[in-house]
Amino acid sequence: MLLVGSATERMLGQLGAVFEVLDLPEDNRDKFLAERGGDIGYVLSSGHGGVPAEMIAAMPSLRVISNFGVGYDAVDVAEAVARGVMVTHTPDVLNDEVANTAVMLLLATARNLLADNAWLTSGRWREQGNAPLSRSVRGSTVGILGLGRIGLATAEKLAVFGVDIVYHTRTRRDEVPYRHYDDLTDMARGCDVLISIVPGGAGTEGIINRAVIEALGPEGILINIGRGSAVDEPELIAALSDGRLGKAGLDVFADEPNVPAELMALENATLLPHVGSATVETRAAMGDLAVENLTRFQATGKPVTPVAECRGM
Ligand code: NAP
Ligand code: 8YV
Repeated sequence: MLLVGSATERMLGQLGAVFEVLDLPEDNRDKFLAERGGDIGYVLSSGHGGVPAEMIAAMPSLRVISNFGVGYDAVDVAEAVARGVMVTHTPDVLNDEVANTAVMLLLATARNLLADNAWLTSGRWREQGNAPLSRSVRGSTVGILGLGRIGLATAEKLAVFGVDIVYHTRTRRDEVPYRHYDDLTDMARGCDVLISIVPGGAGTEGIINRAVIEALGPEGILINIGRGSAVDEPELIAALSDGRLGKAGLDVFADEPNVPAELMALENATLLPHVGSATVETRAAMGDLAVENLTRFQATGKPVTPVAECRGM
């Protein structure tokens, strides 16, 4: 089994009981794969490292790629499917935590949590008096881009804050009590807040573009908890800088962990280092599922949670 990226001690203990675990050397990938690629039947990817097409091609005996995380845009699934390689991920076990992060990031952004903390710690409260007022989320319309497992959990948690929920997906969900918009820009025009929780990849690349950002407007708030690639980041930075967009709360970025200095300098941007699921409890649940996908497949030929593209395999 090849480990791409890192794993917790708990995961390594579980994996070591079943597999010979090899680490992919970051600085010598190609040489390592040329020498050992043929021996590898199983891959565990920590999510960010990713498994591109050329890596899959270098492992002719590969049977399963287990992705630690629900989003698997860093794995070339088309290449895996074409070669009969199963891809798995970790849905549902993180819904509650990531939805909590979305709500936390929205409240922190709307209520100036970090700016107010800085107001106190820099001495301005004592020297200049009270911090500027922030905006309440009560009474606002929140548009959710991507009403899947995490989007729905987020919508349900937001109910207690007195907001009106609407959503945009490609397919309307008739069973939910929220208004569906066919068009993202139309939804942004009708919203005070836009929360993005869509997967990465070609289908969502840059869909939060200039038109969507300007439709959200100078009082609008963008929260991105899905993938950085869904936002046109240069357009976002420009709009936050010149006041065409009010504020942003971001957990994900286009080129992690590299965050543009212009974004970090903005007072109207609240930034987190991709910590949506990052608690001890949730990461343990994700790790257990990522390991079980490998061990169950090895024992029975079927994983627990294949990605949608592999469900028929
Ligand atoms: P999911 O259940 O598959 O939901 C995805 C939603 O996005 C669906 O409602 C889908 O609806 C919608 N969608 C997909 N492509 C779209 C498009 N082009 N336009 C509009 N809507 C689109 O996935 P999930 O479990 O909720 O996870 C969502 C994503 O969150 C993951 O893929 C991952 O990238 C991200 N995530 C981030 C963190 C973090 O730490 N920040 C943690 C976990 C997950 P339609 O198919 O009907 O369009
Ligand atoms: C993780 C995530 O941070 O599940 C996802 O899609 O983005 C996060 O939960 C990541 O996958 C771990 O590397």
